[in-house]
Amino acid sequence: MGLLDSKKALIFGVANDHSIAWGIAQALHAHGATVGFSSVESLIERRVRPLAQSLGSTFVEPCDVQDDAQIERVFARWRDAEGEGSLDILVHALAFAKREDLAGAFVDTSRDGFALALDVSAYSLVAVTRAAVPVFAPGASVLTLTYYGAEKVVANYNVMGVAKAALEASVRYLAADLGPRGIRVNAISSGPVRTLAAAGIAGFKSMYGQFREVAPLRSNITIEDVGGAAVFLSSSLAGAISGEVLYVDGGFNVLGVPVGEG
Ligand code: 0WE
Repeated sequence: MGLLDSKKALIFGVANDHSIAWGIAQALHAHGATVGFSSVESLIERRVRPLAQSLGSTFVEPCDVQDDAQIERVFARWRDAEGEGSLDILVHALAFAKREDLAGAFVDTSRDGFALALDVSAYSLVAVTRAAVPVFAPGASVLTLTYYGAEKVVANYNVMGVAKAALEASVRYLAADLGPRGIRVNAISSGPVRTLAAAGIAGFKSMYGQFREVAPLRSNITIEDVGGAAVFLSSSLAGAISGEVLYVDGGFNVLGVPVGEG
């Protein structure tokens, strides 16, 4: 008797078992949903397929979100496998910027680095949501992941902050577009999590440690924390919530002057 019994989800962005997308997949599955996966081709067989199998999932498709034809292909495959009007939950949990653009000064961001980060990290939400429209079930939910660097300057986050700002604005415009069809669109703004996307980022380790010291709940964020919020937003409990950014950050974002001790 789960909150998401008989719901079908498609999740973009699992890289490995540390991924926030994987925390969301496990949580949706634990509450009764069937889960399908899409990720970059290079990760599919070695990383994503075994995780999918552990949840009894058979829908596993590669997708380069910079390629409209590949996005179309994923949803054509979904329609073949599950039928029209079958997708209840779409999760977008992917981003990319060049490593050189996640260090140093934002003012040095190149035109192509800016375009790449916004294409992969923000436009892809618009593209996958549009492609999903023909297969959405009544009352479907779209969920993406964002970060505080969209609204305040976080050292080194740079062009990703601009991309997340565009992503959050896209959530609001998509919510307005699709609301009349009963489709909700929301974002979760997670505190920092040690995923592949955080590996090797200049200063991540110290910001992760400081987060724990200053966030009101004095704890780092887990992929289970994000999974729980994703279950809520995907369920009928959140049936009147759309265009929203929900913080899963231990209260960090409410602080005016984030200093520790106490
Ligand atoms: O959104 C993110 C990370 C997104 C990301 C990570 C990478 C690393 C490897 C996008 N593109 C790439 N490209 C790569 O080549 N986060 C919220 C995690 C994150 O990333 C940071 C952070 C935090 C937090 C980068 C700088 C400063 C803080």
